Amino acid sequence: PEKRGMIDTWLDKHRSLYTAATRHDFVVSIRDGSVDLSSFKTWLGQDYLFVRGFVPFVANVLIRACKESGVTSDMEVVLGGLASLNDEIEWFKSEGSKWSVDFSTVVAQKANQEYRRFLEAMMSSEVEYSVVMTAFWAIEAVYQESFAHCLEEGNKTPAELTGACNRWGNDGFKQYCLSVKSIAERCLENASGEALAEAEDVLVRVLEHEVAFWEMSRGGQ
Ligand code: HMH
Repeated sequence: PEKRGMIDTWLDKHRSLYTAATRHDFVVSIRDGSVDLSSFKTWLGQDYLFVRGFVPFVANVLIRACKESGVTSDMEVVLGGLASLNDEIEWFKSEGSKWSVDFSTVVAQKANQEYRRFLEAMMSSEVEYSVVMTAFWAIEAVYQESFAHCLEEGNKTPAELTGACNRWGNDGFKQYCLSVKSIAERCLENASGEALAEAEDVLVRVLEHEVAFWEMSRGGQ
């Protein structure tokens, strides 16, 4: 078992926001089977665009893991994440045809644009490795926790949505998130007070962006 670090301390402090991000109505509606399929399609199109913007962010994390970490395994963990994004883009394309969502006509909504702008800001060399790793962990962990919930015992998740839930809710993805979390925790142990404050702020902002992202599935702009 992992020892308690800064991230768990911050999650306790911001518990209601973390729950809002990982137990959003949209996710709960997938789990209880009441999900509106037009909401799912909206999410699918928006998330495809998000993932296209997430790739350069993860590539930037990879470069930092190579240059700044001093620990060789960091690179391997992030490279694994980048490799699974390759599969993920293919998966999105096949889901797009399955649900007749034409990604070439999907327009990024405001919450999506704002989240992607945040990712771009995280790619600045001014942002410390520990801060970037905290953001990276939070982005992945919200999806892992959300979709794992849809697969927990007693779920009524519609069969045609279990593919999506398995993508982020599977045990391999959970282990990967734990690896990213350990990297972030190790970096935070040696971070300055200033970097710690920034990392906590970035964690909160990721959670807020995730809540706003789920909100888009309700429809409308
Ligand atoms: C909005 N957050 C959003 N989309 C994703 N695909 C991920 C996180 C991946 O973890």
